[in-house]
Amino acid sequence: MTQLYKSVPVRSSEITPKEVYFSRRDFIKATGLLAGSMALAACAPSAQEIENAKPVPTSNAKDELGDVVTTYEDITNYNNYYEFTTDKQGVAGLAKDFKTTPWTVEVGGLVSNPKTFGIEDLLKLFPQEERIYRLRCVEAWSMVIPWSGFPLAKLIEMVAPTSGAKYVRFETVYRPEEMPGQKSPFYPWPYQEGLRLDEAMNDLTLLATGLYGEMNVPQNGAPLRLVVPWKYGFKSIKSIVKIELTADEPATMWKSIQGNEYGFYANVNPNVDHPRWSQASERRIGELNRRQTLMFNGYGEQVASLYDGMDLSVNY
Ligand SMILES: Nc1nc2c(c(=O)[nH]1)N[C@H]1C(S)=C(S)[C@@H](COP(=O)(O)O)O[C@H]1N2
Ligand SMILES: [Mo]
Repeated sequence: MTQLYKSVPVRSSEITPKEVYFSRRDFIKATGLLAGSMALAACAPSAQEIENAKPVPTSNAKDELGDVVTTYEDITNYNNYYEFTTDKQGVAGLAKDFKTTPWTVEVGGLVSNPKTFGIEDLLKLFPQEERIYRLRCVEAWSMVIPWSGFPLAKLIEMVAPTSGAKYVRFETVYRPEEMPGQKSPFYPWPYQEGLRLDEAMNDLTLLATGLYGEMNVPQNGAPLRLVVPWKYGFKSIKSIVKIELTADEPATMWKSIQGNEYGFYANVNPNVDHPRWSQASERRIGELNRRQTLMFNGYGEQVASLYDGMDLSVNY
């Protein structure tokens, strides 16, 4: 196993051919949406017709293990995002009008240069890279997702952590008026997650701004979400508004609800079962047969050393 994830770069042009970008713009122009000239209302296509007519990006790009990326359709219509609903197929509809601009992310805590960044600052400051990562949900389903974004390490370096900083805490936006699930009293909103600082600085750890060569969509955590591909999906927190460097292990939403099932580390581990189901195998969305789950979701070469000397069945 010498191939690293980087050996299979993917360009936007491979994901969405240029013609698709252009035809999408031309389509909007042709329908008069840009000009606002919808005078012939009866003849104009409805918003839903326009939505349905949008070309869906396609790709046959593969990850470094040779697995083809999951369809855009599945990635954007089968989501865990409890702020909207616990129904995976209902998230996309409920999140459709979620406002992702303007958006700011406050980065602070134990750092020398605390700063609040607009999403447009982040896009300008850090070159966007494309990375095809496997996503393994703790519920034992998985996908392969072509993300774009930038390493979290670059943002952390910019704010200069002080010597006391040992962990990073992340927080999702809290907007119960727009996110109906946040009215549920069963969850301690806002969603929060955390990483050890060395996990956060690992090159695999990504802040994602897009997928399939396009801007991220609300159901996948637009405009900015974390992606930690060797950990169960719940670590990859969506729609981040706050990042804080801390001295102590931060509380995380799932651990605070059910700590014996969803630990702080949450490394993908086929040898440690969830108390209520096996983690040995998984259902890849779009496939019929189950697959064996890989230790660290197949990223052991890059991350196993972070856990040298730790008992991963205790520190799950
Ligand atoms: N804020 C927030 N982030 C979240 C979640 C959530 O409910 N709220 N669900 C997590 C879970 S369990 C998974 S599997 C992934 C799913 O990401 P996707 O919908 O982009 O595939 O998002 C994670 N991030
Ligand atoms: Mo998940």
